[in-house]
Amino acid sequence: MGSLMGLIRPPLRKRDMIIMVLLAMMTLVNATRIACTINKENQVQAEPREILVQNQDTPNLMWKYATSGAIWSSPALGDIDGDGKLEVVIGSNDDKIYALNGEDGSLLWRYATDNGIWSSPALGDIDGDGKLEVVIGSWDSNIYAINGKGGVLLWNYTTSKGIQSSPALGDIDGDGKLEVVIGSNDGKIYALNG
Ligand SMILES: [Ca+2]
Ligand SMILES: [Ca+2]
Ligand SMILES: [Ca+2]
Ligand SMILES: [Ca+2]
Repeated sequence: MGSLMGLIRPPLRKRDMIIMVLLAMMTLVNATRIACTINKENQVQAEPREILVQNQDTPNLMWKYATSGAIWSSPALGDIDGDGKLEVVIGSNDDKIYALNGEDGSLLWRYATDNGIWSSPALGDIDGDGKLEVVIGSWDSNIYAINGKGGVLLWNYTTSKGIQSSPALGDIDGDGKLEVVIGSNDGKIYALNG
């Protein structure tokens, strides 16, 4: 039996090997196809440079605004200029933060940092004057707090590396004022007085 099995085994092994090679080739081909698709999708996701605003009741595009870089940041909505209407605030990889009037997408202000922005803005009255500020991180290592109405810098704080994280605002020490909490690529989490 053993010798017979021995005689049968070689052709089986050869067939198995052929099947294995075929399976491996198919897997490679599939893997290549999948990788290409993922890459393509990632590029498609990375490429858009426009902020699109759509009416929720109709499929119509209300307005769009093009920036010069890819947009990874998510928009924050708030009445940052006190005119009773919402503004749209977002960062772009063209290094800038954009504040757009919600009703028509016209530019309220833009603020230039020294590197790309992956971070999403947080809006809050961090200095307690009753008006909203815009807080956001930049790959230039800074956390920026910007006056919502005029787009003027309130303060910035420099960490040791770029920032991809998005800030959270909250009164974490119970003094009635908001703090800014954000992570940096230097491995540290920062809690800053607003
Ligand atoms: Ca407004
Ligand atoms: Ca406005
Ligand atoms: Ca304020
Ligand atoms: Ca506080």
